[in-house]
Amino acid sequence: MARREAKVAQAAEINCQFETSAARYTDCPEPGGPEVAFVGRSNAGKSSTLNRIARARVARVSKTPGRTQLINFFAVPGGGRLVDLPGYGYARTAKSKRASWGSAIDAYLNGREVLTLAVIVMDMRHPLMPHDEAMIDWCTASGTAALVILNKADKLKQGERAKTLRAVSTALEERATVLPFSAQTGFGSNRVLEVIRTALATEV
Ligand SMILES: Nc1nc2c(ncn2[C@@H]2O[C@H](COP(=O)(O)OP(=O)(O)OP(=O)(O)O)[C@@H](O)[C@H]2O)c(=O)[nH]1
Ligand SMILES: [Mg+2]
Repeated sequence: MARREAKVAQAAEINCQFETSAARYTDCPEPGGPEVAFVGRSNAGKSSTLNRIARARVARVSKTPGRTQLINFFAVPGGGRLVDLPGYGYARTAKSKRASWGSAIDAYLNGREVLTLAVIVMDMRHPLMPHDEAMIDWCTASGTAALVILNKADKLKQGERAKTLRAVSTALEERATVLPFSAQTGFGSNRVLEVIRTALATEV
């Protein structure tokens, strides 16, 4: 009985509100509490994942890759921020702009000491692409906790889902927590919320 009560105590979302956007690292707000940053290939579903977690349309979602071009900060009332970063691996943008995205992400990752968790969002149908591997290598080298979200699980059959989850978990070993998820249906939300909540409760 007591166990059941403990289980229902958590809300189904992390309440957050849009705070500000930064085109360059120098425009980022003063570091405050712990930050959880969403990274991943363009179109993998970073913004959709953030919206599912917030249970609100706080971030902009698009069918066209490259939608999120700024670093967007969402404040969590209890302290800390969720940070939606532009996607990587998308080539159809003017070179100069692409270069500045790249350096803004790079500067954010390397400069932001309050970063406590990198949420690496992947399309479950195409996991561990070269940029994703590089991001995991960066997390390992910098000692940053990594959560790999295998998003769009709704696009796979149960058997394929299990197979992909096993393959990615085996490939990464203890370098990241790996969870299947669907921003569209909410599949896997509870475990994702748990990992993010823990990161937001970290002292920085
Ligand atoms: N079927 C399905 N579609 C999804 C899911 N998550 C996101 N999408 C779709 O994938 C597309 C891209 O989603 P976004 O959330 O904008 O992706 P993003 O990673 O933020 O993209 P950029 O900002 O361009 O880097 C949209 O058409 C979403 O509706 C999911 O879990 N299932
Ligand atoms: Mg986006």
